[in-house]
Amino acid sequence: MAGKLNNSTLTQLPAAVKVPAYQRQERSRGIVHIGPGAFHRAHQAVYTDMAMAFGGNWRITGVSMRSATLKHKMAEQDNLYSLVVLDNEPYVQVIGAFDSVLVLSEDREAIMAALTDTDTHIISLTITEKGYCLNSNGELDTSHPDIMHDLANPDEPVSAIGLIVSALKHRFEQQLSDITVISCDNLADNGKKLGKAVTQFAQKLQPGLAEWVTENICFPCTMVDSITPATDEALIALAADKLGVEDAWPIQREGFTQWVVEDSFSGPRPAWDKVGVTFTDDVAAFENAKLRILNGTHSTLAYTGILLGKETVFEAISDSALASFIRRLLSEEIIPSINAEGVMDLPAYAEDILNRYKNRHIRHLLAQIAWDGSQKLPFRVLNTVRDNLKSGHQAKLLCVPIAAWILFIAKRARDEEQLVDPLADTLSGLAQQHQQDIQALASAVLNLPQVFAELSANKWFKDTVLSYVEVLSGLTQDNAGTVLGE
Ligand code: CS2
Repeated sequence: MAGKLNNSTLTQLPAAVKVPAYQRQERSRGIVHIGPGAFHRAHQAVYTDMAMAFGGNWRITGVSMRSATLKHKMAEQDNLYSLVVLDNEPYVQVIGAFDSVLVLSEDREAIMAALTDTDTHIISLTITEKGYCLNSNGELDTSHPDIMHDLANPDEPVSAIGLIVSALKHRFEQQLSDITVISCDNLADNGKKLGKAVTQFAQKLQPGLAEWVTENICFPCTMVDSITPATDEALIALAADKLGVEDAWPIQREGFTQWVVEDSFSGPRPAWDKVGVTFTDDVAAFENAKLRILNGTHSTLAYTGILLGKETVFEAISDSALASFIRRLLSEEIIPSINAEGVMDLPAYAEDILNRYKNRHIRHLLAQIAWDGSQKLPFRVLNTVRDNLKSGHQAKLLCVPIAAWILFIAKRARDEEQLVDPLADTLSGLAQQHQQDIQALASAVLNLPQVFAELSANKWFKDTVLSYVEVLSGLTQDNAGTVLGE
C-alpha cells in the first residue's frame, strides 16, 4: 500500500476516483459544522465540495463536541477522506471540503474564532435528535444537565445550543448578522425547533440578544436523506483497494441522496442549487414524507427485525412477513397521514424507499438504527399516531413499532447488551425491575412523558400497544406472517 491519502497522493489516485474540482489551498472557510459524523461527511459535505466547483469560499471547519478521534485522524491526511458509494453503479469520491476538525475539549478558542469569523456565513449541525436538548413539546429542556451547565457557564458551553448562542452573542456585539444556522437532523420542523431553542436560551441569558437573533438570523428547515451505514473494517479495506492509499476514516453511502432546504438565508450560501439541492418555501411535505415513510419504516424494521434475529435492513425487508407488514403500515396508516398534494407522489416515493432497502451492496445494521429510540420514535411514529387519531384514521399498526421497541428494551436487558439511548439508564432500570412481567414493563415505559407526552394518558393507545406487546412476545420466524398479518 503506497502510504496515506493526503494532498500529495491526491494527485496520484486512480483515474476512476473522483477528486475535488477546485484547488483546495485557494479556498477558505465559510462553514462551521457542528457534529461532523458519518452522515454529514456523506451528505452535506459532499454537496458543498461539489458546489465549490462553481466558486466561493466554503471550506468546512468541523466541530466535534465530544471525541477528538476524527480531528486527529483527519489532520493526519490533510483533512481529506473518501466517500465510497455502494450501489449498482459504485464509485469512490475524495472529499476536500474540510479545512480542519476541532474538538471542544481542546480547541475552544479556535472554535469561537471560526464561528465569529466575518467569512463564516453558515453554521450547520448534525447532532442527532438528542443533541437539541428538547422536551416532548419540542422546546428547550432547561432542566437538561448540559443546558443548566451552559446557562450557568455561558462562555464555556458543552451543548450545541449553548455554543451557538455564545457565538451569536459575539456576533451581536460586532453586528455580524450575515450568517444562517442550518439544522440537518431528522427532526420535524428542525429549523423552527432549533431557532426556538436558541432564542429561548438567549432570552434567559440576554433578552436583547434573543430579539436580535429573532430579527436577524435565519434557521431554515431542511430534509436530509441518504442511507449511510457506519464505517467498518470492510469499508476501510475496500477504500484502500480503490484508492491505492490508506484512508483512516472512509465513509460509505448508497447512491441516492436528497437535500431539501427552506430558501431562507440571512447571508450568502454555496451554489448548492447547482449540485442538486432543492430550495423551496415549504419543506414540510418533504420532511413529513421522509421522516414517516423512510425513518418510520426504518425503526419498525429495526425493532421487529431484531426480534426475529435479523441483522441488516436488507435481511429484514427480504423477509416476506416483515415486507408485507411494512407495505400495510405504509398504505393504511403512514401515507394517509401526510399531506403532499401537488408536491410528491407518496406511493411512488414509498416504493423507491423500499427498493433502496433492497440494496444488497449496503450492510445497514438494524442495531445502528435501533439507537436512541426514545428520541427517534416521537418524530418517526408517534406524531403519525397523533395525526391519525386526530383525523379519525386508524393507527393500530403504528402501535407495532412501539410494542417492538419495548420488547427490544427487554431483550437488551435480558441479553445484558448495551442499550444506546439517552434514556438508557431509565429504560434498562425499568427492564430490570419488570424482568418477569413484560406488561408491567410496557405500562411503565408508556408512562414516560418525555417520550409519549399526552399519549401516556390515551387509553386506546396504551391498550393497543399492550396487546401488541403480548402478541409480539411470541413472535417467531414461523408465525411472523400470522402475527404481523392480523
Ligand atoms: C436511520 C437514518 O439510523 C437511523 O435512524 O433511520 O440514519 C436513515 O438511514 C437516514 O435518515 C436516511 O436518510
